[in-house]
Amino acid sequence: MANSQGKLIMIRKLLYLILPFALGACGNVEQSPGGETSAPETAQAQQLNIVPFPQSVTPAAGELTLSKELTVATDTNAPDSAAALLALLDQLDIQYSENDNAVINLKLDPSLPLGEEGYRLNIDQNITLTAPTDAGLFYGIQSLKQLLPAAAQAEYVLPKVLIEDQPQYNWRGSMLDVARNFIGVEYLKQHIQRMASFKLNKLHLHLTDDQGWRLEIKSRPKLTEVGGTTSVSGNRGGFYTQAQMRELVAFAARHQIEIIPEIDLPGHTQAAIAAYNDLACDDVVDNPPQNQCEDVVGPARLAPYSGTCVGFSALCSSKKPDVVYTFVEDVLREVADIFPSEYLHIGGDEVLNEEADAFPDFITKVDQIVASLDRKLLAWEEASAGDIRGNSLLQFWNDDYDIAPALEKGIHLVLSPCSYTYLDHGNYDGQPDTYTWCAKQGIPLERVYSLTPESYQQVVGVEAPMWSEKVADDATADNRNWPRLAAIAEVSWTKQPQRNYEAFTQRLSALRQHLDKMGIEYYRAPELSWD
Ligand code: TNX
Repeated sequence: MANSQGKLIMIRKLLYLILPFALGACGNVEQSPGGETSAPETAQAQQLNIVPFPQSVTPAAGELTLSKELTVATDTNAPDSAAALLALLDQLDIQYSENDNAVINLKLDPSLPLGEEGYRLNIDQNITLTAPTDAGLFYGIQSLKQLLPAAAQAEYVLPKVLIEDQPQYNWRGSMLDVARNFIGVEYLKQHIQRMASFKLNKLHLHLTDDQGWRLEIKSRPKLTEVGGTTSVSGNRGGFYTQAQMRELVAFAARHQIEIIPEIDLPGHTQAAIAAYNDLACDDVVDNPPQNQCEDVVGPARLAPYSGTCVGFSALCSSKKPDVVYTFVEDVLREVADIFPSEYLHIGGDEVLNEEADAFPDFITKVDQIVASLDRKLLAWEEASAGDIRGNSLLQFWNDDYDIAPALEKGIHLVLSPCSYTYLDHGNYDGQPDTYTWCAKQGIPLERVYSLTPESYQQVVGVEAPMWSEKVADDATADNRNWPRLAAIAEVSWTKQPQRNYEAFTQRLSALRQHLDKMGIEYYRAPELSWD
């Protein structure tokens, strides 16, 4: 076994050496008319280790050497990309001064047909980066960053190349469950920077669940006073103040990331019920849960919860509509005021108790509340039971859920099929502290990469949830998210003909120093030669 594995690793290493040549630099590049890629040295230089891989790469002959003192020209109407460029130069110890005719030029050009997020990066005698938007320029900087080393060197040599790039999908997301176990603001900021470097653009925060309520709501202070202290097994509790969240929203925006807040309703609400018992049905204590949650019987149905059962809690909209809808409206109004996102995520998953019959009507009414706040609805797939607006998004999570009726209404999907994207499942078969309910052998990197969003209809993009029942610290969160989020980035950014797993692992392997520089405690997937 060890022997054959050794052979496998040798073959793999050999492949890494010959693949760039066999595939024409990196398997995806368009050959330049001059055909310079035939010389091995040139081919090596032209191997572009960019993840996610760009839509179009046209290599040119030769190299550009950057000195440690150079000139830059940024666009005053594009502050985020300018800041990203200067931070990159600082990281590489490159001195710069502003000059109109500069070595590195960033320029907005609204006439470029590259969409909201595309860019054109031309590395020739100089570096010319153009894009219709600040976001596009920002992504061009991320590509440039990956072409450069992660730490300062004596000089920098770049291949001459023209990259024209734009994403296939505009939803490229990561979800963090900060409710089961709290995750601090500092980690979220790091996570945002890491996401941005792989051009991910949606951070969905699962802010509330049975085990914790993590967002300060001024009209209902007990939500965090009571519901903010708990967590699974008494691990990490805590909550975000509104001021902290507003600052985080602005920080994320500077990294071209939109934070999508989720308040999970009407189920997964034990933390809210423990804070405000009136939200539960009055007879709930007498009713045994209709599922397998043996640890939530009698008075426990009104108390804080630190187990991992799901589906036992729900707001009592059937018998206490006034209490419940006033609560929902008050909470969502404050949420909408903090988060400028186009969508409000209202959960809607796993109502498995006495309120199941009232669920469709509840969703319909909450969509109306969301509409009154001038926002669109986003919810887990089960919310298709409600009469929701056609401009809603549903998050598809059970691989075989019948989503066709929702599609007929024109509703679009955020793809999170659990057997490809659930990062609380193992990086490998049998990884400790991971779930297996959706994929018995875990969800290795290659499985994540094999998701083909193109095979679904009405898709806005892909998002990978990291549920945190079994993730109690930052190092474990890193291990579950990375490198698998890099695969999510490529699956959602790069078009199918350009996706190739061998080439992806090769490019990602080469970016190891970049991940190290960001302090990521990634899982060392064997195919990445990171040992
Ligand atoms: C299902 S997916 C859940 C979560 C759990 C997760 C564990 C979804 C909408 N609900 O409540 O944390 O499984 O993998």
